[in-house]
Amino acid sequence: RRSVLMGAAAGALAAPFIRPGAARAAEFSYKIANNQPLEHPSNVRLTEAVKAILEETSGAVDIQIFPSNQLGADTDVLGQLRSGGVEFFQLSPIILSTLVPNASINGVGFAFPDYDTVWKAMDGELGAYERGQIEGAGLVVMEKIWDNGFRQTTSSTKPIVTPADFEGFKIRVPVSPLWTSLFSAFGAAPASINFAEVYTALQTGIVDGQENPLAIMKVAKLWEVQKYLSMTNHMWDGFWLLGNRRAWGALPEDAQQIVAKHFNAGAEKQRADVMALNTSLRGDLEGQGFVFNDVDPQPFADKLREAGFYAEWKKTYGDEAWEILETAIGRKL
Ligand code: X2X
Repeated sequence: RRSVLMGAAAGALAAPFIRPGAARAAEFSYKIANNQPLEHPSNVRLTEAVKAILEETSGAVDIQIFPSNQLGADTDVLGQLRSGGVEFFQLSPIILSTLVPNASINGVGFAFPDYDTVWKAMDGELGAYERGQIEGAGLVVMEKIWDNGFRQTTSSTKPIVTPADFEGFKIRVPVSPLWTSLFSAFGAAPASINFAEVYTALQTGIVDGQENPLAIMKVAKLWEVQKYLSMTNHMWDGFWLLGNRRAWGALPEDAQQIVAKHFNAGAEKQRADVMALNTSLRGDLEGQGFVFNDVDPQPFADKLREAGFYAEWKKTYGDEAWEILETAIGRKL
């Protein structure tokens, strides 16, 4: 296969080899999209990664970042990724399950007790299982998942303290059957809304609440349209860095390695950033007006079990996937 470092395109014209480090017009101008604002660590670390990729490929691979749903809402961009309209996309595995059903298994309610368990699972067998499912559906996926975080619940009307507080509660959830099922099991009234429309949905009162990790509450300025923040820690979610298979296959092998290396390194740095934010932001968000409360997760998990949530999803994912999940978390659900 041809090599990006040896200037294969130029070579075909019998021009001299292009040396590493020599500037030239990009051979591959690709796009990467996500739903987060530029100041979120995802985009800070992606910015570093695409710069390193540009430099190390001597300008051959030029990847432009489109943050904040600039290319469309998540479920639309997933379609663009499949058709090749966008080459790379960072997406929650739980939303990805609209295309790859079993990709959402990390989002099962209260599965993960802490970040340690998350990274062991997602860098281990559970992550490998999800990536296998994603590749089976015809997409490329980088090895390291990026962090979104443990999800907490906000409300404009009342704090969520016990499972009963969810009864009839109008809550925005991302577009995914797992999310709808989880909040239906609590007795809430979940509405599937893409992140691009969340702020407006809260502002206009279409819903009374939403759930997200603290780092997202911060960059989305949700204190402007929400009052209470309950530390429900009800699921952990991340972002797989996905690629279009044809666009990926068009890259010479050494370029693929360079791209993967910097994307995966970016993920590891972003994880450290986001973990730090998700643990340190409480004071900051209280200063903005959020009223925090901690919750005991046990009655919430019990409520899910009573509602048949775990039994239903075990059946949906299948015994093999469920066992990988239970092995990863070291307990039965
Ligand atoms: O849509 C959301 O709430 C977000 C930003 O957390 C995800 O991408 C799943």
